[in-house]
Amino acid sequence: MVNLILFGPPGSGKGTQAAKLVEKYNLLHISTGDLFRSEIKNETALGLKAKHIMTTGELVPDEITVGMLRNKVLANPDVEGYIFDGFPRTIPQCEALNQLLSENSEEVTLLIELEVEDEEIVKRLLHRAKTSGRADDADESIIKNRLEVYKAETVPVSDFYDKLGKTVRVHGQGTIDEVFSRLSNEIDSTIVC
Ligand code: B4P
Repeated sequence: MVNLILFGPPGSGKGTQAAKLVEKYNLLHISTGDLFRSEIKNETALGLKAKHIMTTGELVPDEITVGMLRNKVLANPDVEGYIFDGFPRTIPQCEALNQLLSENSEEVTLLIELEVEDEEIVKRLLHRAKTSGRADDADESIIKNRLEVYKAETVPVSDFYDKLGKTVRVHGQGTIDEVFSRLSNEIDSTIVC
């Protein structure tokens, strides 16, 4: 199995690239952001808990996020691998993912970090807000809070896998196809090795 983590700040292109990678590598795309937005749309109890937190740009508590992710993985056992997009975002989430994969004698294959400058991120998310209807994209102060949360709580995830020799960093600016080609090169060299 191939278990990829697509990592990077909000708006770095994780969702955009994951959609292209799943087609090329036949993996299941699991985006915790998309899962939360679906729960919110369906007005579930979980969605009601997540809604306010996401609107402010903070992270949803680990126990809620991990439980939701676990259910999604366990519901899809017959796949060739996963692309985790937006998960893990904290060290406890890393530990939970390692535990979950190890239950099937699996492990994280690679974490790919998309590097994008803050200024470009603000520009992209304000632009997306025009069509996404996402409250967390529409306000520059919320975007800046998301970036602060990312630096404080999420960057250590990349270091966690770096210590295991599993992190690679890719320039996330340029056209979508250029970034996709850089990601594919990293994945191909890891899978072949
Ligand atoms: P996410 O849904 O993960 O949102 P994101 O970080 O904004 O998305 P992404 O990086 O995928 O951006 P995209 O490709 O769309 O999280 C939202 C919230 O959910 C979090 O703030 C948190 O509250 C909660 N949450 C999610 N996971 C959690 C977890 N594990 N634990 C706790 N809480 C969690 O790209 C953005 C824009 O850029 C798009 O408009 C796209 O068209 C554009 N773009 C992409 N690539 C481009 C390129 N190369 N050039 C120009 N534009 C580009």
